[in-house]
Amino acid sequence: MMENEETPQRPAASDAATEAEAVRRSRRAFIGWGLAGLAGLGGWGWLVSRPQEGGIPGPLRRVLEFNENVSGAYFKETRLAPEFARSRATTPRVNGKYGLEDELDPAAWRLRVQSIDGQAREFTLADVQALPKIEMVTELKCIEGWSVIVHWAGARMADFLSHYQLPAAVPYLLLQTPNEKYYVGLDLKSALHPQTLLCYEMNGRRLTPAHGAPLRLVTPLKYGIKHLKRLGSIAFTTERPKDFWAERGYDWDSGH
Ligand SMILES: Nc1nc2c(c(=O)[nH]1)N[C@H]1C(S)=C(S)[C@@H](COP(=O)(O)O)O[C@H]1N2
Ligand SMILES: [Mo]
Repeated sequence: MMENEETPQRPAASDAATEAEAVRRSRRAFIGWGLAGLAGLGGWGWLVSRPQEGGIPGPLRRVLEFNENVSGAYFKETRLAPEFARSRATTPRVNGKYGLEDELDPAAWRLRVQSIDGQAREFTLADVQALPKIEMVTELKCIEGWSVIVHWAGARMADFLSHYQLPAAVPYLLLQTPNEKYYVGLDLKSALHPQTLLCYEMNGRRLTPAHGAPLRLVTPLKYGIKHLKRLGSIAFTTERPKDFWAERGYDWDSGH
């Protein structure tokens, strides 16, 4: 299924039946997947942004609190990677080409997101670019011992997951290139970190294929090995997923 940017519509506050339906659907959303349906009624974004409004029935209020707890727990007391002046940004060398072996057709590219029960949804680059554009100037550190300051732009993974109502109640994510030859495991806390971006620009320009076009991960509290280039799929997992460099002796978390 393809998603377009949705303008959340506020359901009529007086329409109890509509709200009851929203509650029913949002419960199901956190169990499995049926999240797209809720989007039509306002969705996760609307629910969490309007907690102050009166007249919200108890069950809906509880859903609100659950959502706030999920996101709040991950944004609180999280260390931030240092940011730098844009003038200090340079272009890193191309390092690591696993998963980039084939030519990529940008028009055919999709980001596939798979829930724990195997259902999948697909997103275009426009779907990602419809989210707030975050820019940050952070250090890309490679375990080989070099580091480069880079000006990145993209969408927060946290915004992507919440806007498109993708389940955030699962402890791990597996990210892979379209051909699945390079793969990175991330814990949910790292995925929801405010500096974890789905990046489409490097130093003010669209990513080049060698740097991961059309979309790559950037997560500056971790070494470069986790910054998967040419992201093709994200799968939610309950067990700690495989990781290309962890299988070759590096630390699975690879934080620094
Ligand atoms: N698909 C893919 N992504 C990858 C790699 C790779 O081999 N394949 N190497 C990683 C490593 S080790 C580093 S240091 C960074 C380097 O990013 P850059 O090539 O944009 O400098 O990409 C990371 N992402
Ligand atoms: Mo690296």
